Amino acid sequence: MLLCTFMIGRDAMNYNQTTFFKSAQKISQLPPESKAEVAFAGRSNSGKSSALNAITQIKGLAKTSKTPGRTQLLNYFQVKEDRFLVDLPGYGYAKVSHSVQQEWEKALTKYIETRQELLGVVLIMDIRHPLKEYDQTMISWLTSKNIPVHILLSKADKLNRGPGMNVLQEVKHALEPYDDMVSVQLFSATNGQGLDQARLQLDTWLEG
Ligand SMILES: Nc1nc2c(ncn2[C@@H]2O[C@H](COP(=O)(O)OP(=O)(O)OP(=O)(O)O)[C@@H](O)[C@H]2O)c(=O)[nH]1
Ligand SMILES: [Mg+2]
Repeated sequence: MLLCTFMIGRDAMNYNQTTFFKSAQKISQLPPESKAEVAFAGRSNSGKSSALNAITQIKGLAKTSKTPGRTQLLNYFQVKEDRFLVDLPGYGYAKVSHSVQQEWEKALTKYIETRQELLGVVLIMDIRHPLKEYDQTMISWLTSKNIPVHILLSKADKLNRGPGMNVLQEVKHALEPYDDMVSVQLFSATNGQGLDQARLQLDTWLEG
């Protein structure tokens, strides 16, 4: 009964009501109506867009691709009125021109350093290639700006349970110095592993 009251009293997010809101090319185009947003970041092809689609259970909400570098804008998705999820372009995609990459880096830097409404970042890392140099740079940079990071070790379906748990423990261990600023979990957009845990983290940021 207590649990029931708790669940009814809680204004849980309905991620399956999420809709595409807009693509912002530059900082000046970020939606002023946002009061809280969580960005999905990570290397190109790590599974950011797939994670968004799995969490919302809306196929095709965020465009996914076998070709790295697909997400090239700050894509805003509205969970409700003033709460948003943001699909960021992947970093580390070598095939886009150097100047385009630099331009994006500048925009991303400005976004992360100036966006007050950004309450947390979901950092997606392919479980088979965790903590690449740029991931580590992102983690130390974000936490130095006081932005908490929740890591999804994505494509967990590609590893058996034992090896998957080992990677989880190794990554947890490596991130111990960040204490409460960084958390990590197993995730698979393909088989749904870790969906509830990921949604709980989003709830914490977006409802806080
Ligand atoms: N097996 C498996 N494949 C996945 C999973 N998540 C994503 N993929 C595949 O990985 C590829 C890249 O996924 P995306 O979601 O487009 O990756 P992204 O990080 O958004 O890529 P960019 O927008 O290009 O940076 C696609 O072929 C997906 O089908 C997963 O959980 N399991
Ligand atoms: Mg994408």
